[in-house]
Amino acid sequence: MKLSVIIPAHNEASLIERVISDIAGELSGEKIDAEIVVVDDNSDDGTHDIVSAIAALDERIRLVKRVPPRGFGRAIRDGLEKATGDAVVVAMGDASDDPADITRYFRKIEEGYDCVFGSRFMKGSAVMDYPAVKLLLNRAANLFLRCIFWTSHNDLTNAFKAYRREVIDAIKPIESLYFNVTIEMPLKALIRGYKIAVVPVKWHGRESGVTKLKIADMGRRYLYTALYLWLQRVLVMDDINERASL
Ligand SMILES: Nc1nc2c(ncn2[C@@H]2O[C@H](COP(=O)(O)OP(=O)(O)OP(=O)(O)O)[C@@H](O)[C@H]2O)c(=O)[nH]1
Ligand SMILES: [Mg+2]
Repeated sequence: MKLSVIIPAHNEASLIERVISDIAGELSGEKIDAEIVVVDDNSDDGTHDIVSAIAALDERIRLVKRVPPRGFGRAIRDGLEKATGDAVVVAMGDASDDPADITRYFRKIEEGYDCVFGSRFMKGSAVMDYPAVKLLLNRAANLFLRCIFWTSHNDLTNAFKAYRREVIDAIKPIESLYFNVTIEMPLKALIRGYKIAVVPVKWHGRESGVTKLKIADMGRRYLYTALYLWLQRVLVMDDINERASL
C-alpha cells in the first residue's frame, strides 16, 4: 500500500526543509512506500526553490506549484488531484505535526480503517505552545461540532488526518477554498459512516514564520461549512448514500 503525504505550504522557507526531511526520514525508517507532495502556493520567500532542490535529489518528493489565487483548501484539492497513493495524510508545513504520528496513521489504515483522526485532546496526546486565544476558540468550535453532529470526536478542526483513497473519492467535490476544508473533509467522512480510528497526536505551535490563519475571516467560513454539512446530514444523506451505491 502506498501513502501520499500532502503538505500545503505558503511562505514556509524557514521550516519546510526540516519538515520534509523529518517526514522522509520517518517513512524510510518505517519502510513505508510513500511520496511527499508539497503544494507551494505562490510563496515569495524561497519556499519553492528549497522544495525544488530537495525534489531533484529524491524522487519521492514532488512539488506542485500553484498559480494565484491562493488558499489552503485550493492547495489541498490540488494535492489530492496529484497524489497517487492508496491513502493520503494531510500534514502541515510548519512542523506542528509529529512525523511518528504519520506512521501511526498508516498502520491504522493497514489494519483496515478508512480514516484516522488524530486528537490533540485525549489521553496520550501532547500540545505544546498553543496560543491561548486560539486554544479557546478551538475548544469552542469543537464543542459546537460535537453538539450539532452528535459525535465524540473532539479535534475535528485539525487538518492532520489520514484517509483512504476511496474516502477521498467519495467526499468529492471538496468545496472549501480556505481553512474551512479542515472541517469539510472529516465531517463528510463522518456523516458517510466510514470506519474511523482515533489516535492521540503530538502537536507543536509554530516556531518561526508567519501564521496564515485569519481568525475573523475563518469563523464565518467554518460556520457555513458546518451548517451546510449538518443540513446535508439531516436532509439529504439518504440520497447521497443511494447515489454512492448505484
Ligand atoms: N499551499 C498553501 N498552504 C497554506 C496556505 N495557507 C496556509 N498554508 C499552509 O498550511 C499550514 C497551516 O497554516 P498555518 O499558518 O500554520 O496555520 P495555523 O496552524 O492555524 O497557524 P499557526 O498558529 O501560525 O501555526 C502551513 O503549512 C501553511 O504554510 C495557502 O494559502 N496555500
Ligand atoms: Mg500552524
